[in-house]
Amino acid sequence: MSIRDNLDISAYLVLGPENTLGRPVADVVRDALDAGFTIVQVRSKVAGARELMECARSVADVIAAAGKSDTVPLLIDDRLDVALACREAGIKVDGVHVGQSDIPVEVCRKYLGEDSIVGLSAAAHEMRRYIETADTSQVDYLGVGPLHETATKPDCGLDDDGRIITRSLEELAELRRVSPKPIVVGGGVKAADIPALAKTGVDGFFVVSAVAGAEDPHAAAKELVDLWRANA
Ligand code: 3NM
Repeated sequence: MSIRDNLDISAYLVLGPENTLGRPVADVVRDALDAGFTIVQVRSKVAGARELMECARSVADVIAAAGKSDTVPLLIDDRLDVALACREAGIKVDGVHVGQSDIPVEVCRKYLGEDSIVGLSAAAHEMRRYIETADTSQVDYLGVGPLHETATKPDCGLDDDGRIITRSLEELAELRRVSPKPIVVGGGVKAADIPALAKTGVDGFFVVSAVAGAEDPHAAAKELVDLWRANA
């Protein structure tokens, strides 16, 4: 059994050095794992490759110290090169998460191998077309957002007037009905959103700020996980 076969995207933490209010990324991840988060993605739009690798190393060490290396995957956002470099350096990275304008999932799969995890995200209005027309066989899960406007990704899904297109719960439920793959939803997600989001039937939520930017990341993560488990 590989980590890919047991994929659990229900509580998905996304973070990089710019999201943690100056705290070490590894400390926030430790809190989130203890609270029950099931998957971690290192994502940074400011860190260079070397810094990303060191960040991934610190997160992989925390996952290992928690005894969760076989159950909690560590993914790298966007940077297939960094994921491969991590492996070369002996850092356990389990896959990548890419967007529709990043390296194609087939290429990621080819380089990373069959036991790795490859996630793909798109704005929900584009995801519907993708699900209906594309070959999703190389993808393990789909990321959809944003649920609300978010400063963490100001450019996600803009309409013709430059306004962020957010998704309704009805759209997300419909998307889950037609999707052959699990769906994780994020973008401005807070604890108050979790009960209704869980009831749409989607497979999980992803957050940056609600945990990495929280005053008490452990308490924030636990509240999110508990709400998800109580309502999914
Ligand atoms: N992807 P926060 S929104 C990484 O809509 C990411 O596809 C999004 O950050 C999408 O939890 C987003 O702080 C950032 O709002 C989510």
